[in-house]
Amino acid sequence: MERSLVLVKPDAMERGLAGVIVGRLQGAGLKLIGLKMLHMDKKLAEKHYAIHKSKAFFKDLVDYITSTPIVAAVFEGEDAIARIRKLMGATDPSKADAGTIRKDFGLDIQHNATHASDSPENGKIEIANFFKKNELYG
Ligand code: 3AN
Repeated sequence: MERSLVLVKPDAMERGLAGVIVGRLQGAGLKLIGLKMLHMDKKLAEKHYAIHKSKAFFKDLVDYITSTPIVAAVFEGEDAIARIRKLMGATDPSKADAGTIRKDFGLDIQHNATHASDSPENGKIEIANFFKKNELYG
């Protein structure tokens, strides 16, 4: 069983898409085991996106992800990481496959509606940044 952190990002929150995005993942058979709404602070944002620290878009990315409250979810399932990334589509919505969440709801490469963990190891780290053990119902 794998677990993935999923974030509904500010651009999707502003358009009222939290329920639709969580629903798509549930509808695809992934089990929702954690859910909360929070407003990420700069410290959490810099930790979550630490891998992008050296990139030119880092400051913009931190400003953006902290701009509104977001929804954080944890999904569990067999092969959950790859399945969720497939359902989300490419980072750049204009390159995402038809029927994916980012193709349907993403605006551009930064405002791309969702985040999902890219490996089981990162999933564990990211989930621990957002959820206490007793907030997960797996
Ligand atoms: P993914 O979210 O598909 O795993 P990453 O990890 O490469 O993609 O990027 C993390 C986030 O950084 C993206 N979701 C996007 O919001 C932002 N990002 C990535 N590349 C760019 C870029 N070239 N310009 C602006 N933002 C970017």
